[in-house]
Amino acid sequence: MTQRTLVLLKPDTVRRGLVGEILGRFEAKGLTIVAMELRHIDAAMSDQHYAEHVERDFYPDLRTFVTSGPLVSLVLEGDDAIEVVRVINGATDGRKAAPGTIRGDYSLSNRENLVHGSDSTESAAREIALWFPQLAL
Ligand code: RTP
Ligand code: MG
Repeated sequence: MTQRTLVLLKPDTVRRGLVGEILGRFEAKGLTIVAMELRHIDAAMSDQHYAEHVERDFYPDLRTFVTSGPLVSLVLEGDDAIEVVRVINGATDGRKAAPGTIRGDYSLSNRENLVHGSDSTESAAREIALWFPQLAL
């Protein structure tokens, strides 16, 4: 089924000059970019995006990280795009992510793991409406 998913190329991706490499993987897979923006978010936007995590002990460090510099937000579309992106991204912890995945190939961290992908159709709808309100139906 054709789906849309919200992807972030987090500040470590921009800092390390990996935007082209990572975007290229999604494009080569056959996913279509339907919206994209370079953006430096504030704490309030982080709190909204990571609403499910704001009470977790790791959240203050996560917020510091995602607001530490510009990131790229984008919406990708394709068959089963939500699951396909999460497979390409790899496990959350870059130290455990499989080689061949973005995190497995480029991250050695449980926090600075380069990418975000929506984890369900509900999350994708909520996150797309948050980041790209002009796309919301
Ligand atoms: P994401 O939401 O970014 O796609 O990543 P995910 O689903 O694989 O992981 P999630 O559990 O949703 O965690 C969100 C982000 O928080 C950071 N994190 N830090 N223990 C920690 O220090 C810790 N755990 C998670 C990571 O940046 C993770 O992607
Ligand atoms: Mg998540």
